[in-house]
Amino acid sequence: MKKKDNLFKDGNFNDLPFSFNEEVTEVFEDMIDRSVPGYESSLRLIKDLSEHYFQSDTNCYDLGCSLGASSLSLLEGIGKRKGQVIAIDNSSAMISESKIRFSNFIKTGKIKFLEQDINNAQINTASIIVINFVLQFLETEKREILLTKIFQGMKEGGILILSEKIHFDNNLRNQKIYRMYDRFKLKNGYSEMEISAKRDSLEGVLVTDLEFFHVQRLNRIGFKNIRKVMSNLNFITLVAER
Ligand code: GEK
Repeated sequence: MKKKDNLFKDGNFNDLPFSFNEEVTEVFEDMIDRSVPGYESSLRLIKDLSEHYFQSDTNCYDLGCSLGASSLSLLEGIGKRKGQVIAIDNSSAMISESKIRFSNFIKTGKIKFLEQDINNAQINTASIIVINFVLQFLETEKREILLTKIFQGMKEGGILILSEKIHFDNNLRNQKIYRMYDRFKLKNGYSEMEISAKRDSLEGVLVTDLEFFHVQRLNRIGFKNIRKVMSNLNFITLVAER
């Protein structure tokens, strides 16, 4: 069973700003389920899209893999076809735990986990690249550099699956959606105080872009057929083809 996220209860989280340390790793699955609307659907989408777009004998990347939930969707999507999932995260707690959970898959060579900053990742012969709620944690000026490297490491016909939290260019819309997002978290059992403590701790750590900005940047890099395949409140998933 998933361990309950009580990190911000009673203001007992003293590790500011937010980081993906051992404490967070222990409750991560509960945290992301209760904090990201559409998270489960994003995992199903990754499986369905990789079933269709995976090209035999290529690599799939899960950049910012946390505990490997998207990696598992990739493995399920690839099935028996020849290829490898390369799952990367710079949190040693996340990578150590993933290596334990996926030990059987690791033995078969179907997946490898790397503890690495994704800004330094080598991307080669890729047909599917997943960045599921991670670009938002990178310094803004590094985002285009990484996406360009990804584009260059992709095979023709390959896809990038990019999920992100976003904001809107209209204050009223932002306020309305943020209120709805707070209600989503309240319904999922977080208190007003936990919501506000988490928001403070993420200040400057999670920095969102506009949807329009994401699309414009992918276009500029050369991606084609860029489309939004999912949207839940202020969270979206885009697919872009090489
Ligand atoms: C999922 N994709 O379950 N290099 C490597 N990893 C990073 C970096 C970086 N520069 N910055 C952040 N991370 C997952 C969920 S969680 C999303 C991704 C969330 C990692 C960080 O350590 C964490 O594990 C992950 O990105 C973000 O589909 O918590 O909102």
